[in-house]
Amino acid sequence: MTRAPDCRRRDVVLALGSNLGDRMENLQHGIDALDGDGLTAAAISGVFETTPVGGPAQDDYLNAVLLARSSLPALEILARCAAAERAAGRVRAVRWGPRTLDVDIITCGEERSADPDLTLPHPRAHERAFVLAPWLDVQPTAVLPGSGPVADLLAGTSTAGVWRRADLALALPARACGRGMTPCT
Ligand code: A4P
Ligand code: MG
Repeated sequence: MTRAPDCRRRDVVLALGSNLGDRMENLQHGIDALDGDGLTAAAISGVFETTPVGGPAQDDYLNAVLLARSSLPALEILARCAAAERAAGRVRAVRWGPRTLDVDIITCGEERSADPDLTLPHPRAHERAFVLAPWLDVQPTAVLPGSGPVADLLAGTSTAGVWRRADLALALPARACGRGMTPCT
């Protein structure tokens, strides 16, 4: 297996969203599909109901953020995300349109990239409460490289239309339970 050149295992932040079909099932299948060879799910946020930002009129989303550890190059993680989306039956019809599952890479260690096929950190994460709220929920000390503490970013963002669904919870894959996030050294 190919290893990330700069760091054997690094912290990866993945944002998941669904607003089509059985939203909880789609998110849970996404988590299960992401976890595997070279990428270990470490912690999952609470579930947030969010009104759609951009795109055509569509139903509300459920959003969550997954913290993972990975030795994979970022492009391989992107391919894992795309495979999870395909497994959930994702069809790309219109930009920012409804989807069974969207998985975006928010950060991949400290890696920076301006490539439109994989921009790191995610170029819109700093202004999106549907990403920041679940991220803060699962990692209160989180910092978005180049933008600052997630708590500060969220405080400066409108959180109207973003609320915690205390009645819903996602689970880590069984084999990942109990594994904590440790700094990349
Ligand atoms: N791409 C570039 N960088 C990345 C990255 N860091 N992570 C490329 C993932 N993909 C990245 O993505 C389009 C292209 O972005 C891909 O070819 C990939 O190579 P896509 O998943 O096909 O389409 P998309 O997600 O609709 O596009 P985009 O521009 O990434 O959307 P956003 O900005 O992520 O917004 N409202 C609510 N409430 N909740 C949501 O989850 N999501 C979106 C999507 C809009 N509104 C939403 C939500
Ligand atoms: Mg996407």
